[in-house]
Amino acid sequence: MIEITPKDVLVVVDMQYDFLPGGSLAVSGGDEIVPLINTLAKRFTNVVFTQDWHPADHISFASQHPGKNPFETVDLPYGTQVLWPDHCMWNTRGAELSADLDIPHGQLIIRKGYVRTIDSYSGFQEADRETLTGLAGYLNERDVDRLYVVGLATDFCVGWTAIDGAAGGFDVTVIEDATRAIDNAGSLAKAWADMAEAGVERVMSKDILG
Ligand code: VGL
Ligand code: ZN
Repeated sequence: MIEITPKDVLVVVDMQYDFLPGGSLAVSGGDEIVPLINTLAKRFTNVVFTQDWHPADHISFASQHPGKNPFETVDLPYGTQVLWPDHCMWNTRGAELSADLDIPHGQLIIRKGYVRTIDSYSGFQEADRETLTGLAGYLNERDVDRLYVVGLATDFCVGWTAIDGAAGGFDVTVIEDATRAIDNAGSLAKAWADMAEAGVERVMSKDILG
């Protein structure tokens, strides 16, 4: 059994309506993990959230690239970008965190992807691999050294947040059954391989809850 301490943080990634069933970029089964995340959160003193937060003309939207469809790619200055349906736009319901989350002691919501020209899957840094969100500074000031990552989607925002957390010197564990994936074109298998290579650990919720 894993013991959770005040040096640990639960990072709840992108539990927003657009990623839940009925949303514009719905992740299959995304709603199923809400009760489990609520149960896990009760074990943690420290909980933070990430929130995908895009302007309506964000560069990651297929709608901004004439002739392109969602899930196709374009080459941008920082690399290859997957194009998405419009999602998580400022001040829309789709961008709101699910009201079914019951985590009143959650401490911080870190928004990402708000620069029009840069996407950000990671809660730590944007896709240009330069622009930092401030999350590492926050966690270091709070004397946190281990991250447990849950939420949506395993193969994008969860995976990138985990990998960047490990690169930033944190011990990082993903709680697999408290995530769900998009799994487009092999992205889930690739994400698990990339996480393993980065030293990210992979556990199930029973390892924490018993
Ligand atoms: C995400 C695609 C685009 C995610 C965010 O939360 O995994 N995926 N924006
Ligand atoms: Zn996004």
